[in-house]
Amino acid sequence: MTKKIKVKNSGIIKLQFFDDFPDGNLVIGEAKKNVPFNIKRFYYINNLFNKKSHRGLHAHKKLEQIIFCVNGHFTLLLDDGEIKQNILIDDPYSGIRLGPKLWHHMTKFSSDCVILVLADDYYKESDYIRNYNKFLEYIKK
Ligand code: T46
Repeated sequence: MTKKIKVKNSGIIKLQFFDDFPDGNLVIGEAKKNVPFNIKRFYYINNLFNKKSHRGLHAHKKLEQIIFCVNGHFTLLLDDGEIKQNILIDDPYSGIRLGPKLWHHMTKFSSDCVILVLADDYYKESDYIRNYNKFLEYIKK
């Protein structure tokens, strides 16, 4: 995991965890505390056994999300229209803010990768920008 996020509308969210060795770790996120919004929806992505899998390739107009990799690792490309940053997501105790107007692309998943996303709103296809040129036009507005 990188220590510095260079793109706009992002950041690193650190979770509190208890190392209960040899009985595992307990990891905690709390809305409006370390998670900076009220969580209306969560989803997770697993079964990423295909080495060529890729996901994302869109931006959101208003949605706020935090993406975690609770197991394994993957690469997240973030692009705010000016700066692009590739981040190896491999720390289950830190998430990345996926704020609005941030193009994202997820690749290079380990086969044991499990991704958890927290979102501040329900699913709305109208909030997605799935075309890169339209994304560039949208952020200029
Ligand atoms: C995001 C990245 C990180 C729903 O019906 N409800 C939902 O809550 C979600 C998240 C998706 N869907 C439907 C929409 C598509 O027909 O599930 C299908 C797969 O979604 P999508 O192709 O958008 O999946 P990803 O992995 O490319 O993107 C997802 C989120 O959709 C997106 O908001 O930021 O993860």
